[in-house]
Amino acid sequence: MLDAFAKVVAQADARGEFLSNTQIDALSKMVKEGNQRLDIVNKVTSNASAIVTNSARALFAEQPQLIQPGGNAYTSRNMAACLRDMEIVLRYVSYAMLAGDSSVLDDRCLNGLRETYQALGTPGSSVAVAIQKMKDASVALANDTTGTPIGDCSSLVAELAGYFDRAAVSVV
Ligand code: PEB
Repeated sequence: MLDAFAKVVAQADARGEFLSNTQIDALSKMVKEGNQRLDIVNKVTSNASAIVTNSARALFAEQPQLIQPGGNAYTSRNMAACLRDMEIVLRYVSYAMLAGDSSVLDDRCLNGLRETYQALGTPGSSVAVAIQKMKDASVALANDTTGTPIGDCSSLVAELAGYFDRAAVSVV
């Protein structure tokens, strides 16, 4: 598991070189935007349960067959597993956002997830839709600066969206 700093160190060390100016500039930008990054992580974290439940509701409204007899989210046990899975993905996305690096998400959450869903008969494309809905909700929260004007953070919001996209494509 790496963060943006450890990642750059690993890359430079693999070449036996000092950090490049490009690497230092990127880290410098990351330090400057540190508070905005933490604000975004905080918004996602403190709204996690609403993000998960609203996104799940929207998914089941669009794909009601999932919660009908024979559907993969039918029965309370499966519904609970589905909500739990969505929460796990959101949690790892929030860690990746904090770290500024996707490796924690990749290694601890997404690695092998597509195969797990295939083995369970859980439709990966539906999971991907659920993840996209969590992305939209999280991006809207990150962009909502009412009360706490945190300035332009479009590149951080794009980074956040990228972690969700990474998760969504990995399960299809
Ligand atoms: C991944 N999900 C399920 C299981 C596992 C995961 C390992 C099987 C074991 C269990 O049921 O607990 N676990 C999960 C994860 C990590 C992990 C991400 C990462 C660290 O350890 N069904 C749907 C929806 C979707 C869904 C599309 C969006 O119809 C999810 C929610 N996951 C779902 C369901 C099950 C499951 C298990 C319904 C239960 C399936 C079953 O038992 O047949």
